[in-house]
Formats: sequence, C-alpha cells, structure tokens
Amino acid sequence: MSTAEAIVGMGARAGSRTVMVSNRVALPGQTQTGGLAVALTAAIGEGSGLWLGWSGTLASDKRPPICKQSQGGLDYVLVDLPADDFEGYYHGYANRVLWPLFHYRIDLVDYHREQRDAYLRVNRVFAEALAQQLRGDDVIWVHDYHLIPLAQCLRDLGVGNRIGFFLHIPLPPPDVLNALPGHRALLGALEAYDLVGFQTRNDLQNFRHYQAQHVPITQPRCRSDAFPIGIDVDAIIRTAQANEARVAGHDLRASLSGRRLAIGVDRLDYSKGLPERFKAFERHLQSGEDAGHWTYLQIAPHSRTRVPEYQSLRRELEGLAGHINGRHARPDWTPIRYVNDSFPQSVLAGFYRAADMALITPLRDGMNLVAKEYLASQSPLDPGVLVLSRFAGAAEELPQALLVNPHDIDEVASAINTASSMPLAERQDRWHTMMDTLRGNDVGHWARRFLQTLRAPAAPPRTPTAPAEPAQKNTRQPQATLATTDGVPWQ
Ligand code: GDG
Repeated sequence: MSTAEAIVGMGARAGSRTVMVSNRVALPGQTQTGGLAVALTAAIGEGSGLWLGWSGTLASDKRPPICKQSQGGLDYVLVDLPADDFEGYYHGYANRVLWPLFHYRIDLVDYHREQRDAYLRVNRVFAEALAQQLRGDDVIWVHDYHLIPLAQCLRDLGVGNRIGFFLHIPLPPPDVLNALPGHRALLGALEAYDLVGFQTRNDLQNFRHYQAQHVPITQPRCRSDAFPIGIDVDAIIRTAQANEARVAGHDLRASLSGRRLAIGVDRLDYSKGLPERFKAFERHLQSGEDAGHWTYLQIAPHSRTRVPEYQSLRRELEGLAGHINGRHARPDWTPIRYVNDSFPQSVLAGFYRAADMALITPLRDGMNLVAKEYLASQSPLDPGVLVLSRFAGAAEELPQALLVNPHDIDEVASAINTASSMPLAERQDRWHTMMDTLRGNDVGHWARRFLQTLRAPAAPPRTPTAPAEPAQKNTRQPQATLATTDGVPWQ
C-alpha cells in the first residue's frame, strides 16, 4: 500500500477527510527545496483530501482572495494574504523571531510587536478561509511555526473539529522561550489543539518543562508526543538507482578524476552550520591526512533572500569558499564546489549515490531530511559515511552515524578522516542498522501515527465554543485580541 493510499484509506475508514494546513502548499510538479513541502508532498501523495495554504500572492481587489483547484484527487485551497500584514507575518515575526528563537539563536531575534500583531491577523485570515471549507467531521492537521495560533483562531470561530499541530523545527528549552515577549500567549495557544507533535523526545521534553513552568492544564484533552518525521524510503531508493547511471550523476563522477566525493545539501540558512562546515573541511585539508583525495560539493539553494541575516551568510560563504579554494586548489582540482542552484529530487538522489560521504552538520535542525535521503540513496554494496551533527533531530534516531559537535571544527575534521579510512564492513554494518530505522519509520508511518493518535478516542470531540454547524455559516466574530485558554493576553 502506498503512503497516499494509507492516509486516504485511513480517512475513509474513519469516515472523515484529512485537511492539511501549512504556510505554503506544494502543488504537484513543483520542485520543492523545503523539508516541510517535501515531507507533506510525500505524505499526502495523490490521495483525496484538502490542503490549504498561502497562494504566493498578496490580496488585491482584482481577484477573489481564495482559489480552489483539484489535482490528483486532492483539493488545494490557496489563500491570498493581506499585503499590509504579509511582511510582518512572514519576513518579520515568523522568520526573524520564531525561526531564530526556536533554533536557539536569541541573538538573531528581531522582535517588533506590530509584526507579532500582523502574524496573529494572518492566522485569522487562514482560519476564516479554512472555516469556510470545513465539514463537521474533518480532521485538521496544521504544520509549523507560521501557524501556531491557528487552532485558537478556529476555536474562536466555533470550529470544534479535531485539530493537530506538528512543529517541524526544534523547540528550545524554557530559558530560551522565556526571552520572547508574549511567550506565554504563544505557547499557551498550543493548548487549543487536541494533539501537538514534535520531532524529537528532546523537543517534547522542552515543551513539557515549559508547560510545567507556565501553563496551567486547563485543556486536559491537549496531548503531546514526539513523532520523528521520515522519508519515502522506497521512492528514494528507486530514484537513486534509476539516476545512478544518468547523465548528471555520471558527469559528476567523471568530473572527479578518481577523487572521492563529499556532499552537503542544505537551504542557505544560518541554522545549517555552513561556515563552520567549510572551516572544518579546510581543517581536514590542513591536516595532511588524505588531503587532496576529497572534493566537497555543497549545494545550497538560496532561501529567504530578503532577510538580512541570510544576505550576510551568503556573503560570508562566498568569501570562505573563495578563500579556501584560493589557498588549496591545484590546477586540476578545486576542493569546494559551492553551488547555489536547486536541482530536481531525481538529480539530487543521483548525486547522493555518487557521494562517499555526506556532511550534515547543522547547528540546530528539527530533523534534517537530507541525512535520511542520503542514506536511502546509497548502494548496499558500497555505502557512504554519514557525518551528522548531534544537534540535528535525526541524530536521536541515527546513532550509528559519525556524530559530531558542529561547533568543534577539529572534531568534524577528524570525522572526515575517520570516514576516509572506514572499512567497507563497518560502513555496511552502520548503514544496514540505520536503514532498518528509516524503513521502520518512513513518511507514511509518521503521518499514520500522527493521524491515528489525533483521531484516537482518548480525545473526545471537544464541545464547540460557539454554534458550529456548518462552520461556514458561523456568524461569530473573531475576537479583537486573542487570549490564551488561561486568559493570558497576547499584548
Ligand atoms: C524543515 C526543518 C525538517 C534541498 N535542496 C534541494 C532540495 N532539497 C530538499 C531536500 C530535503 C528538503 O529540501 C530539505 O529538508 P531538511 O529537512 O533538510 O531542511 P528544512 O528545509 O530546513 O526543513 C527540518 C523538515 O522541515 C521536515 O520536517 O527535517 O529540520 O528545518 O528533502 O532533499 N530538493 C530539490 N532540489 C534542491 O536543490 N528538489
């Protein structure tokens, strides 16, 4: 049974639709370079259901703000967002407050109350658009930090459906969260969900500690657990096999002149630890051990290009790559190939298979799908080595990788040396164990487990706070100021 059939079948057995909500919707046929889009595309497959998110367009008088389209049995509802609030919602509060804070970077948080207000208003826009589409027994699954207050907005509109939330990024400990103005309201808003899911036990523990400090248990129906996200293992194995011999992978191999290939694939983001990784690779070159035997290909598609921290990271990496190559290159060899293009998944899978080592060293990462995709792309006869940050969520599931502290460039350099000399039998042992883990928790398993928990009778349907039948006819006005369930105001 495919992932899609499993999820759709489960919805059918339960007699209800699954409704996904995320900031962006991945329409079929689009190249996805974000982990959430890749995972949800794999999870939802071609089944029936509904997926609602931002259209990518700002609202104008020239077109209706909500557009519906159906493809492959799935309904997509695309919502235009208000021009006045988009900047504050997306580039502001979501990406310059929540993203850095949740990645333990309080130093990069740039908080403005008016942006937080824009974030709340946009969540209400999503809630109103969604409420119009809902059937009474839909099960709603909300994704990621852009939409934390969405359930609370929906409850305010009288929606009594089961609603789950999954956080794709890490959740830091209370001391970090406490630095955020209005943190009690934000984190308290999670109580409006029936189920809150995190990537790792560490994130879950941080949440429980935060709750113990701050949130009175007013909604005992809100459950929480760790649901480590998986990949579509079989699809990636097939793609990697099919692309091994194809032009891109073949050309890449041929271009190495017999040298070994190390690969990194990351959105260009400060959480991914790219400058530290470049420096660690240079430290390896300086170590003299095996130096000149590796070529390191770093694929880093640009992301969030309007956010200043991303612009300065880009300049820093260009400088570092130029500096390291200038110092160590030979007429026939460039140690670092730094590429900002994005590639189709099929080409990436061919690149992974051609690579003898993956360097995945984020400073913090919710999970890191690339680590899993790299493993699934390897040939069982000659699998490569995964060098993985201890601070990627994936490290909890994959202790057989060479785990490193990405801040310690000597340790990463020495892991590269270890990978260089790792015997085939050891590589195979480690790889087989990790593949068993990936197979045991692929993306279908992840989605089924979350949805089954959300639907489970442990959480009886809550009593709507307002007449909710049908949701779109509900005339209840959104509250002017959201308050958490224990009455903590947002401002
Ligand atoms: C967030 C969390 C969590 C990358 N470059 C290209 C490309 N990609 C694909 C990869 C992978 C995805 O994008 C990136 O996923 P990651 O998990 O590595 O990272 P984030 O984008 O930060 O994702 C993360 C994830 O959500 C899921 O919950 O694991 O921790 O931060 O699938 O293959 N895809 C294509 N061309 C590229 O050039 N087609």
